[in-house]
Amino acid sequence: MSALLAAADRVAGEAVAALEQRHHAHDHASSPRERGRYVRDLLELVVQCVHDGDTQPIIAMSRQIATDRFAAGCDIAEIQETLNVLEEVLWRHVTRTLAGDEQVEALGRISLILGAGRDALARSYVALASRRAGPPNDQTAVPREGGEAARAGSPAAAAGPAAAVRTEVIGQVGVITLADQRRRNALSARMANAVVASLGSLRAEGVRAVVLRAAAGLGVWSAGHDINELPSGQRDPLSYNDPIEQLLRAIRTCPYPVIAMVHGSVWGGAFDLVLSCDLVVADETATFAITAANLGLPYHITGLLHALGRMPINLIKEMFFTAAPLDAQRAREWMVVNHLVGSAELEGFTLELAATMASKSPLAIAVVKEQLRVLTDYQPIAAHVYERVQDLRREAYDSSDYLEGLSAFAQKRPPVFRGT
Ligand code: KGA
Repeated sequence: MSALLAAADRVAGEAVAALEQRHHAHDHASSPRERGRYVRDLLELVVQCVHDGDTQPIIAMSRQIATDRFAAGCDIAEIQETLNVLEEVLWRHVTRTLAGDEQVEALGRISLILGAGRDALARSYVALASRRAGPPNDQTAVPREGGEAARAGSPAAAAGPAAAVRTEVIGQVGVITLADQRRRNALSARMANAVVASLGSLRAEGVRAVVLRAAAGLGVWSAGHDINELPSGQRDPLSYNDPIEQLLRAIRTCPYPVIAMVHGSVWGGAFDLVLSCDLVVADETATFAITAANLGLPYHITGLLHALGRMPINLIKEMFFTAAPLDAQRAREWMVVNHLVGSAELEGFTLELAATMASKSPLAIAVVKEQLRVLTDYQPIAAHVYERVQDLRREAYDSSDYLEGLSAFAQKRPPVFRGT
């Protein structure tokens, strides 16, 4: 991360050049020199936020920019694009200079910071615009992509890169939509960080319940952990700070209810994500699989505890040992799913359930959610027992079988496990 700080100046040069190529003339700075200074200042702030892991300065700066540009009667598309260009050059720089965990962490932080910046920019701009247009209609959905405002066809939508996570607010309910059809909503660090950022911004906006869903029309709700981002041996594949683990904790500790709305198949870590939501509404297309045994991946105590909090042990064993999908009907019978409804009703039913929760006392709900979390999360375990389990897991992720599981997935063939 300090390497990033040190190289900020060179990266700024790249960003300025990239923006000049796109012939940008910012209102704040009309000469090329002033434009350069403006981009450098902005980049310096972004890099500092990435280094400190602190979104507040970028949020404050973005709000200010939105206010200035709104007052000047300008569109925000240009400044949105400046943030996009900064993200692109930072990504390029990080992928060139950092490797392994450091790279993943830096990329995650860059997405988080720039996502928060775009989000704050768009929200402030939309709020100012709707104030001018008259009192905001509470029930109107305000969609955003990747944390940014993106009404269909708006310049903001056109300027941004294809975003994998969209958020919208309907009344007091926030909706987070996973929309990475190409990668089947695999939970990459970028995707997980974007969902965490969305939870944070929805919370700041005062929503009282959240629905987590996949984009309409996708047959895969989520393919689980991004297998390409799993470490290839010699390192715990499910470490405490893995972005998915951070996402699960964000959902478990956020004070409002989070409902998983499931249409389509749910795989591996995505099943843990669904179980980490407070309740599940699904339609008949929903299936749930735990595929760690297809990858030779040793699941961890935290994940097993999540499963134990929701399912009987014989079902957990069946799912882990066969890696076979549990269909919607059986999921309902085993109470993995609270409500099984027809596909046509899924969205309306889930939003209504969320709206009911949102109309109740948020403090009473938050305190019950937190009590249930602490009551189910903490299981005493002797130090030597924990260490023995970690040794067993280490044997599994250091094995050739784990490497075989990863190679088989990459080569799109069935794995051949030897137990070594
Ligand atoms: N990670 C990374 N890339 C993935 C992915 C994943 N989990 N799932 C799919 N992809 C990629 C896939 O490699 C392909 O890339 C593209 O998404 C479309 O997938 O186009 P490319 O570059 O070849 P595919 O397989 O062509 O789509 P499909 O035929 O519609 O099949 C969808 C499913 C979901 C059935 C299939 O992609 C699949 O089986 N994916 C893996 C599901 C899985 O086992 N996930 C568990 C991951 O492990 C995990 O979460 C943990 C931590 N665990 O189990 O312990």
